[in-house]
Amino acid sequence: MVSLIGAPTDVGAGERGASMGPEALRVAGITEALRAQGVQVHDAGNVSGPPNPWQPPVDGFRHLPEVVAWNRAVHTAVLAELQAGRLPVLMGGDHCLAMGSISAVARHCADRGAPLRVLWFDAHADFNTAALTPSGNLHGMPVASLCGDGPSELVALGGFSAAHPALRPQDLRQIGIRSVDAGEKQLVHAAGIEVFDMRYIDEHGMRATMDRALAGMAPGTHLHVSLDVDFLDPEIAPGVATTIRGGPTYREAQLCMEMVADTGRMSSLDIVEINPAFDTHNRTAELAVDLVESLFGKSTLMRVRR
Ligand code: NNH
Ligand code: MN
Ligand code: MN
Ligand code: MN
Repeated sequence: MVSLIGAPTDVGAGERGASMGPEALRVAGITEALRAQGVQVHDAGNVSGPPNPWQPPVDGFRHLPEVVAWNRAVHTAVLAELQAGRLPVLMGGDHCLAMGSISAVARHCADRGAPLRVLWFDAHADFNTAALTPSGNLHGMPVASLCGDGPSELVALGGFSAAHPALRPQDLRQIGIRSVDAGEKQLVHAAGIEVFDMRYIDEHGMRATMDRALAGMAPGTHLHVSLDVDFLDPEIAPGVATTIRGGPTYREAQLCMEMVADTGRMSSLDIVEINPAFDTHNRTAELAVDLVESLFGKSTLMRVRR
């Protein structure tokens, strides 16, 4: 059973509009698409939180109290669905919400002694800190924070700490990366994150990239997918505030999702950064729904499980 959780906010972003993402996905037919794949779906509605105060950064962070409030709400909602044995689909909202979502997944895994693998599909590494960020926008910082380098209220989500963070770099794979800030580059390298950037994908192809990103999962691994739609090439996904050209094509993106589905392990999902204010005819949410169909097993022909 899949539970859809909407988090209609853009407090972590540098532009307004990602708050319309959950409704865009519903309008694009996410529930019906999942049901067509034979999946039972419960739309849990939206979590709530404070409005976007639209203020400049304070001590390197924009809207930190609001980001904390939204992430606490997301954490609680995602953890409740996991504990009820359901597969949570977090519909953002900007990518700062991955702190609430993935900390809940990590808590759930830690309590059960289950290994975790996070696939982070994004044009950006999202590994900024207050000292490094060019913008103060917290959607550029969730990975660093989940790895223990972030504001204490966010690092502490789920009872984790800097010494025992929600996410260990070795449990993370980043795919599609093509925009990393100067200082951020150093931190990503120092943390030892396995990054499959666009150059890697160009040279090895998406098939080999995904084979590597999915390799080595121990039995019982909880696979979490965090899909920032700016991962996709802006030609096919224009409804994002932070488009970066040179992203995966429609077929490359579909292959990623199909290969995730083939593992049979995906147990939670974030779909974030859809911004209808930048879109036409809800194209990006419709594309995301196509990808969700593939993530949940849609294939052209009968397939033999690997
Ligand atoms: N790296 C930039 C920043 O930290 C942009 C982050 N924007 C994103 N990340 N959309 O996925 O401000
Ligand atoms: Mn992101
Ligand atoms: Mn991004
Ligand atoms: Mn469709």
